[in-house]
Amino acid sequence: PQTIYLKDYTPPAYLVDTVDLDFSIESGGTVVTSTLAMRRNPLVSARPLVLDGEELETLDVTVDGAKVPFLASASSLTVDHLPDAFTLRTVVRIKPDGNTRLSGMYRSKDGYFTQCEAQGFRRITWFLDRPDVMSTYTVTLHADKATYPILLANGNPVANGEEANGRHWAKWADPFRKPAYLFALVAGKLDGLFDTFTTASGRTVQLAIYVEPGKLDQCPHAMAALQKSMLWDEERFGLECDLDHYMIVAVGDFNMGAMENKGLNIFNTKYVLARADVATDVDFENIDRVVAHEYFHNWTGNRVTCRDWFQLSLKEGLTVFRDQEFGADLHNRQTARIREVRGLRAAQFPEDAGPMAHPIRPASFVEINNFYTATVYEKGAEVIRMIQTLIGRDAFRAGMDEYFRRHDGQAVTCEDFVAAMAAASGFDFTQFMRWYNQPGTPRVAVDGHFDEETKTFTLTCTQANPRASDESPYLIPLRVALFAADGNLLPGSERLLQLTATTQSFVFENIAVEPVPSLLRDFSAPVYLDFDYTPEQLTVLLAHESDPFNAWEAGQRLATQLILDAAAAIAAGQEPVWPASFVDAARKLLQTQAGVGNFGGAAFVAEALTLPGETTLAELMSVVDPDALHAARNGLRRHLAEQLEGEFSGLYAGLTVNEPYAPSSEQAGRRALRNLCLAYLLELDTLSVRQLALQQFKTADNMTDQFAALAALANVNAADCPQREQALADFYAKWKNEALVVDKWLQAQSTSRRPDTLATVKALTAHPAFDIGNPNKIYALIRAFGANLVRFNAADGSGYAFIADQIIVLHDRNPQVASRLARCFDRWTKFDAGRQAHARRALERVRDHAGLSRDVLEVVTRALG
Ligand code: HT7
Ligand code: ZN
Repeated sequence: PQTIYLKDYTPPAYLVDTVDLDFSIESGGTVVTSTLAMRRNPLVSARPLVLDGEELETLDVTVDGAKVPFLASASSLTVDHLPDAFTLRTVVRIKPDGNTRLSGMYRSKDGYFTQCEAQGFRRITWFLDRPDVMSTYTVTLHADKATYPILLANGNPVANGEEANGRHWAKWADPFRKPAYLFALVAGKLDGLFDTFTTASGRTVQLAIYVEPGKLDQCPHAMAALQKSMLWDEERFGLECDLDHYMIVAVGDFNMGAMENKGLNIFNTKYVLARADVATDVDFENIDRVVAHEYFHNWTGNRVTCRDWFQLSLKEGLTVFRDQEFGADLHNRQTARIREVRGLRAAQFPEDAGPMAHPIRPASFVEINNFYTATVYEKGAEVIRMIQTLIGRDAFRAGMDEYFRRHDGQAVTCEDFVAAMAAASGFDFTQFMRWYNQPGTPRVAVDGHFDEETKTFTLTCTQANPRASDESPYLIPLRVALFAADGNLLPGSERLLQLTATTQSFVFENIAVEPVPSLLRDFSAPVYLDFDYTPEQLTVLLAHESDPFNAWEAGQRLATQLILDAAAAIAAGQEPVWPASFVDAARKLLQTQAGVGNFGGAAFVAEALTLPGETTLAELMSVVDPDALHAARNGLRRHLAEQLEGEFSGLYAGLTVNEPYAPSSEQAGRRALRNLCLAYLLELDTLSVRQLALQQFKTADNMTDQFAALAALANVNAADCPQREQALADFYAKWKNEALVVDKWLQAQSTSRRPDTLATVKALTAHPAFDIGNPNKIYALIRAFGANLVRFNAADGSGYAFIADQIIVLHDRNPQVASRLARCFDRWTKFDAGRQAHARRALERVRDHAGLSRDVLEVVTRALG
């Protein structure tokens, strides 16, 4: 397949001023009549018009009302000898009912939906399907009225009426110019929840959330999230909603999370539907974040869009940063930051070290859908956060204002964004641009030297990124502070260092005794930070750091060292040793929580006592032994459970929430810590703890507690555990008609540490609960298994063979989802020779499959090197 390069970008040869689309939805297919007012781009020399298309049955093509000769291939339609301005009319038939890729127009249970980002519009009609072609759209939909009573498209409703044979029609007009990837339509039988929002300047925006009939009582949280997002964007960034109508439609079959189509967002049901008994605290928080994310795109993505798909992080990194800030303001800033970094280390750091590593602005791709990644999104957000850290919040806000002043209504590049920030702040970002152009996670090695005579403390920082194309240094903002051994913050020691050279020293004056440096506070840059801490120093930081992120980080560093040492011991046939100091530190945390709140109180303690995940730890091993790592991490969990049984039991009893359920951060923090206590206690696997878990499972009045008990029981290793069987059976019986809850049931089993997990997962692929056509089910059962480090990487290669089989089943049916499954193999070269041989065979089997989709081929070829 063809590789596309950023360096080859050329502007479009033609522009489309207006688009008029007519959709006639019929049982044999949908007929799409497109009327485009086009003109030659005056900046480009004359060329034939080449339109994009995919799986279109072309019925008619005319220019200014006359039939013209054209050349149509499977993916392009070429017309030559065109006047400077003309009207192009095409008529095509598409088959949404057979569209299993969920890209373009497709059928889901309750009607028809579209997904056009990145290149789905070409599956609807012939078009210049690229983000720098922006047009105003009018859309008319015709369909059977009884089956599809709701007909929606972007913009404002302008007219509707009845037709013969029980059909009806509706016409929508979107006054804003937009690229084709923001087009959307919906035709279906849906219930609607309606409300309004009054903007700062007093305009009323009509809000609507459409969902499958019967689910209206699961919509109020998303509606409230939308209203909160609208207010927040006015207050933080001065950005008002420009629309008269803002609609969200939830659909059960969707490849990703949600889509920011102008005025007509289409969402995975997972990010809309919530009620205390079916959604967890994490679900509620994710809904807040995703609703906000899509709403924020209206400015960062829609009003100002991307010139080309290489600039994807321009909108995604910035919008993730904005939704992170919203989430932090709405919930708990301290634990929000901790979770962001936990997620980055679990997904983005491995990606940046693996075969799919790419800069936040890639230089090339085969399939753009493969680049909706943790790097473009989450590392992209870190890069935006670094800009704010370097210039300060006020200058960042001024930079945003300048960005919109310069580029509203345009399709632009990452340089344009950074130039606006530079203009507003006077900061020189030349060196900083390396963050946009290089793959890989930089490592910063720090050495501390205390000079008793001069009373100085010198930090020497050396940076390196072996994955980068050359050795020039990054500009790295490094937030630091110094602490005395008794835990007091040294006055005046809080500094933001700017690393600009490969090796650089920073001197702190008037330091009386050797301090404990706290480095990379608030995770001020997405790097690995190496410093040779003693356990005593880390214990000081864990107990006294006033920056919650680095307090948490100190605990993670302590645990990481213990687990990695234990894994090495286990691999060498020895017993791991667990120092009493770690248990003491954990005990103190639990006691602190019981007394005064430390940072986020219970929520913080729950984060601090959650050990680093196996995937994150595996990145720190040169050759991963998944069995030893798994045994080591669980060994430490069991040791903590044994030593702190009294504390865990006491807190479990004391942390009950005695008020009606609310997804507030206060309540959520208590539940998180209480459920963490339960999971630790279950490491002891006594009958009484099993019964306690089953009791919680049966009596919980909310999904957070019920699911926590289920997941903990599903993890019990013992072959004979009737409580586990009962909980799994009861849960399915109770929730089998709630699709999103069934996903949780599948995931509790696919992520289980139990040795028979693969057999269970295989059996579940034949269970009525599973559906190969539904991405949520595939993610919950199959991809989640692929992320189960110890079971996916089984020494006999059975996990690899299973995922390879699933990729082959899916690659043609849904290439985007299949390609995401293929990413489970990203880190195969980090394992021993035996596992590598199995993984290679599995990957080659996929690669050699006839007619493999471009999406999967790109991932698999890169994995095989
Ligand atoms: N901008 C949206 C991306 C998206 C997407 C991309 C490819 C295939 C399907 C998709 N669904 C949504 C989501 C977002 O970042 O807001
Ligand atoms: Zn986005």
